[in-house]
Amino acid sequence: MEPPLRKKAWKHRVLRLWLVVALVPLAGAALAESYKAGAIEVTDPWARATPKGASVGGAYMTITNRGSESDRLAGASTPAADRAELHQMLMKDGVMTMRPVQGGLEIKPGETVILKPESAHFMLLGLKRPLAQGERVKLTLDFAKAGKIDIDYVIESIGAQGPSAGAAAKDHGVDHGAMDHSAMDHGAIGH
Ligand SMILES: [Cu+2]
Repeated sequence: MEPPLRKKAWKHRVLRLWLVVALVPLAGAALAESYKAGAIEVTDPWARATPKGASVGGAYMTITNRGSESDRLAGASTPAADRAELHQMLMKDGVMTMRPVQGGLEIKPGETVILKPESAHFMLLGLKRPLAQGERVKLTLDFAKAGKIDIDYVIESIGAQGPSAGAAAKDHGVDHGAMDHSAMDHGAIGH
């Protein structure tokens, strides 16, 4: 009677191992950073490390409005810089330029807005010290309806195209490596 029983127990152990393997990707997804206030959810805030002496940096994130009313991201502040300005990149006469978003960024009901390099982003102006890879820096977002949300953004490598923890890094298929955001002329737009 004993051998069949032992065989059963072994099978059980294999099944359990497979369950662990199957659950690992779920655990990874759960690690994505998420912050909520009212109907607004902010996930995977991140920024690029900045070279020594740089006075500006960019901060990025994914914002979802789960409510039934439109909200507006009015601005933000961070202890790491003098100011955080909401910018939009746009193509003008074949040249990528950026300018401050006037009146805040609207997030419609059910809409997800991704702030990312070469798109809408927070420009950190007057960095008090370089943003170092691996650090976490506080940013306080100010929404017209949801109010203030404190988030911690993760500093990724200088050339990072997305947050290492989130899925957003994977859907960014275009290589913008040749474009150096920090080298852009910020003087022209009134910084
Ligand atoms: Cu900018």
